[in-house]
Amino acid sequence: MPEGYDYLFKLLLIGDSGVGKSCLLLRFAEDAFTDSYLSTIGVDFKIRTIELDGKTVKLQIWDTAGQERFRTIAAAYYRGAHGIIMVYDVTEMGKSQTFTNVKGWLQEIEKYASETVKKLIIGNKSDLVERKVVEYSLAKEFADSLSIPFIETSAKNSTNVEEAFTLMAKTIRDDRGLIAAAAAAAAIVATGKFAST
Ligand SMILES: Nc1nc2c(ncn2[C@@H]2O[C@H](COP(=O)(O)OP(=O)(O)OP(=O)(O)O)[C@@H](O)[C@H]2O)c(=O)[nH]1
Ligand SMILES: [Mg+2]
Repeated sequence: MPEGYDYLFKLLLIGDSGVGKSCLLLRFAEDAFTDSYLSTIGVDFKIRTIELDGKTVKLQIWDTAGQERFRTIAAAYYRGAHGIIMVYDVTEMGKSQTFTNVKGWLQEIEKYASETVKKLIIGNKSDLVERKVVEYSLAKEFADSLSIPFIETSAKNSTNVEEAFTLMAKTIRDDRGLIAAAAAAAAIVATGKFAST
C-alpha cells in the first residue's frame, strides 16, 4: 500500500462540554492524560493507525467542541463522518444532564450526518466510582433500544479507550458499503500522492 494503510475511517466525537471527548482522543492517539480542563475551541483532530484483522486502518478523528456557541461549526463535520461517537459523563461532576442530552446529540446526527453513519455511545469517567450516577444497566438499556453499541470508559486510567475506538472501527469495517467507500478514499489519497510526485 503506497500510503501505508488499507482504509481511511473518519470518526467524529460529539457530546456536552466537559464529558472528556478531548481526553479520550488524547489517550487514544498519544496515550496521555491531563487533569486540567482546556475546553475545545471549534474543532480539532488527531490521527492514529490501527491493525484490524490484518488490515491497516487509518483513523482520522475529529474532536468537536461541546459548547453551544460552536454547534454550527461542528455540524459541518457530521456529513463526512463514517462513525460518530457520542460521549456523556457517568458522574454528576460538571454537567449532570450529559446522559439525558445524548438524545439531543442523536437528533443532531439525524439532521446532519449521512444515513449510513455508524454510532457508538460512550459513558466516560468510569474511574470516578463514588460519584457515578448513571448506572451501566440504564445506559445499556437505552443504547440497546436504539441498537447502538455502548461502552463505559476512563480516559484517565485508560479503561476501555482502546476497546471503544476499535469497536467503532469494527462496526464500520463490518458495513460493506462503507468499507468500499473508505477503500476508495484511501486509493484517492494514494493516487493524489503519485500524481504530485
Ligand atoms: N476522572 C476523570 N476525569 C476526566 C476523564 N476524562 C476527562 N476528564 C476530565 O474532564 C475535564 C474535561 O475533559 P475534556 O476532555 O476537555 O472535555 P471535552 O468533552 O473535550 O470538553 P469540550 O471541549 O468543552 O467539549 C478535564 O478536566 C479532564 O481532566 C476521565 O476519564 N476521568
Ligand atoms: Mg474538548
